[in-house]
Amino acid sequence: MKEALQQFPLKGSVTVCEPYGSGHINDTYRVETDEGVQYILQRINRHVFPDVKGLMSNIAAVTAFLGARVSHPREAMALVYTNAGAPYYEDPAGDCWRVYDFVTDSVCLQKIERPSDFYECAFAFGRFQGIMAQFPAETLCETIPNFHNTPDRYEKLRRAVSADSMGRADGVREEIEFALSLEQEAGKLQALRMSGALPTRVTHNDTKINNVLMDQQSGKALCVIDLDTVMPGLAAYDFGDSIRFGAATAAEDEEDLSRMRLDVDLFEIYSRGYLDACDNLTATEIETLPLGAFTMTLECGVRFLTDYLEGDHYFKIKREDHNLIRCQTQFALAADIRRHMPRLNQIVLDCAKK
Ligand code: ADP
Ligand code: GN1
Ligand code: MG
Repeated sequence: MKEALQQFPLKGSVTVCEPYGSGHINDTYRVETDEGVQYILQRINRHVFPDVKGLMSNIAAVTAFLGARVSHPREAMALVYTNAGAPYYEDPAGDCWRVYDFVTDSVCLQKIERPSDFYECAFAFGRFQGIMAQFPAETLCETIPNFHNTPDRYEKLRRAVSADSMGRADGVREEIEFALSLEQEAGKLQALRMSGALPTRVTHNDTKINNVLMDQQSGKALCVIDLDTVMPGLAAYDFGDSIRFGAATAAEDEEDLSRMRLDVDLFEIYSRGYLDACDNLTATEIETLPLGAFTMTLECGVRFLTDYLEGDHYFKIKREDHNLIRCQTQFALAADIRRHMPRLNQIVLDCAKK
């Protein structure tokens, strides 16, 4: 780590380098120098992201683009290039390291504490989408190919059911039937993308509240972080995944399924924050935001079910049926989102008009 730090032109000599934050993917450290300057140092997770070069070229392009357009430097992450002028350093052991300026006096919430937090989270992702609308999305590499290609996720589910490598398929017939019964609706978004009815945008793909930094004093959104999954996609993916995670009444692994519903008030707050910050979406994009919430939730359930059938290789589990329970909560939430669809469609239209 010391050797990695030496590759970057930091202001002063390093006095502190300690583990920081509670991210699940990368190893993150807070670095401080004798001149009182702070940085974030990260070892990139190569198992999740084998194409570090592609990933870092995405991040370099996106941070430069955002940095040139935000109204305050704290509203965009700034990458520190190595002494050799590269966006990351690969050490002799093959570990890859990157450094960002530390966003000072910021907080990273693990969950929504007040409704205004969700508004701020929406505002941050809406602003990200709005600014990145001018960026040529097709020049970004797909760090995880077919990430939100829902028909492809269904194909993978079918393969897992036929292979039934763990002998678990018989125990989850009801869940498989549920997923298959909604397959056509689940494929709508991808069909609209393929037909060109929805524009390809720069999407973040991990739009959770803990990937937004807020100002410690005012609680206002500062910037979006964790840009590893930035890829070409649809605005509805990011909107939908935020709703899936943030506007649910229960945790992703709640066992009492009757507790899992959509909080329509939180849906409305998110819609308002997102559309207040982003005014460049097409009419079709706005109309399909609620479909995004339904699709991302169902798709996530399909991914959990597939992983359960395949023996839990992808999502970390704490007990044997963890992925099955996660699948069930997502299916319950998707069904509830579907029940509310007329109301949700009205909400996004009203928020877009204001
Ligand atoms: P992971 O992919 O592992 O979730 P993140 O990139 O989200 O990693 O970073 C992990 C944590 O580090 C964040 O939750 C946040 O608390 C902190 N963090 C990341 N970047 C910065 C930054 N530029 N300034 C201040 N804190 C940061
Ligand atoms: C994963 O790593 P984490 O928890 O931020 C997954 C998301 C899922 C989420 C479900 C790269 O996100 O797509 O929605 O789990 N990220 C990746 O909890 O697969
Ligand atoms: Mg993160």
